[in-house]
Amino acid sequence: MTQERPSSLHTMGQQHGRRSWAEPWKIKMVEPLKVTTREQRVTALEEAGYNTFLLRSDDVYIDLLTDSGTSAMSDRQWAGMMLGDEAYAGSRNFYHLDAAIKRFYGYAYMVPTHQGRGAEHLISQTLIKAGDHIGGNMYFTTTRLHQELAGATFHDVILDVAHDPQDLHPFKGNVDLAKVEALIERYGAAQIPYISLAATVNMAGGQPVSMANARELKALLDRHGIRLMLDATRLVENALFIQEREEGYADKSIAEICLEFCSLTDGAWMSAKKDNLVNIGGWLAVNDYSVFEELRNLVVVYEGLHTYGGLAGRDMEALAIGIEESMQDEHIRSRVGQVRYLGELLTEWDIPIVQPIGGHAIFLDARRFYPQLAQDLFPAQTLAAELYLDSGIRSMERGIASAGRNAETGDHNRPKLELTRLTIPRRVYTQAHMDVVAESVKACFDARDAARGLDMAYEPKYLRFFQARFTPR
Ligand code: P61
Repeated sequence: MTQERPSSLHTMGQQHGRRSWAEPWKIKMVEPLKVTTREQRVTALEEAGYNTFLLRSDDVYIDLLTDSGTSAMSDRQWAGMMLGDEAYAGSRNFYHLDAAIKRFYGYAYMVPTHQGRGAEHLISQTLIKAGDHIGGNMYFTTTRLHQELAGATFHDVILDVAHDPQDLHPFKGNVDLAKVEALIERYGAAQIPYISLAATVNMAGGQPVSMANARELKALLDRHGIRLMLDATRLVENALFIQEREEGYADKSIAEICLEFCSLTDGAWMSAKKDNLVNIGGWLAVNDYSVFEELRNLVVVYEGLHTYGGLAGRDMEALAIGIEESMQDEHIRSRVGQVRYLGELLTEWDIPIVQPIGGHAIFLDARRFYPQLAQDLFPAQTLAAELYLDSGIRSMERGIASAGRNAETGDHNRPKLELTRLTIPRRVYTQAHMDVVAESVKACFDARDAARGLDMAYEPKYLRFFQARFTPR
């Protein structure tokens, strides 16, 4: 009689009672990773002023600082790089890019920019006048800064639940329409050039906006003659959440959902370094010709001629191909699936993270990680430092350091969310890397009582988190 050997090892699929999935790509070229000793990391972190932005990438093992410009391009994109038409004017790659944006995002007119903030600068300077007010579903650092530099005051109009890391609302990125109505009532439509809608919402934890919310918002703004402008940086990820969670979208493709979403807006700016799978690039697209004319005037001042906007022809070719690849359902399922895999492990181990798990990153809730640390001791920055010391993993502070200071009072802005972001680059790391990350987070969690916090020793004027330096308590 044969006896079946009980197996205690289970694949990830088996653990979830389903068949396993694997990344829908294989690896053609590898980039070796450098493993450092704890001693080396202590020195590197001290030299970097306890700021992960100031580490040398050579001292980092798994780099989860950002998903911005860190994607692996496909063989088709690399082949496209060889087709770069580097003409100063009228590059054929520009026309390819223009066609890809029309096809997948649906906007009539486009200008390329060197990256997202280049586009934010142009749209802010074009639409905003001094004394204006902008509502947005939570601030993003560069977006808000460009709106402020153009003379506007930013107002957060996201649902209150977005500031609660434990609330399970399926569309935590949604705009609270009552807040928009109150804004219009208070300042008048003439002082609100547009509402700024990000999909997904980075600072809230990669949380999506529902199609229904975008549609209602558009209807409300139309009644007042106010534009709706989209930050499309991670719209493809947003589309996956709509497909999974919103009634009526299960059978629609990601491309169809993106196109429908964009049709509810008057234009979009884009950091193509995220969804669009390139290492550099951005664009700005609108439907209104008169706005486009002004953008085209400005782009030549700040970025480059309107047919390259600060990009090489080869960059535009890789971008045009990246747009098409980013819209494939199996790509985005795998991309968000990998983020979810990491998040589910941490959830299983009772490690406090922002829920529901978002599209591009796991956000560790540093307040609950280190309840002993006051916010002025930079808990999220502390956690980023501890993670690096433990394993060489690089993460990013998204809390009080990122939020900057109040322009009037000079005091720190103190956001409710005090988060450390583990951002997953697209098509770069494997499930085994995610396991290593999860175990390192667990090691820091187990040692959480020892954390003492940081003081800020050097503070730059703009976007201080990039170059600030800290000293340990
Ligand atoms: C990131 F620490 N994001 O998430 P650019 N909109 C949105 C973004 O996420 C975004 C931009 C516009 C980055 C890079 C970064 O405080 C920081 O191409 C939703 O980076 O200019 C960028 O696009 C701007 C990291 C930006 C930061 C600002 O990692």
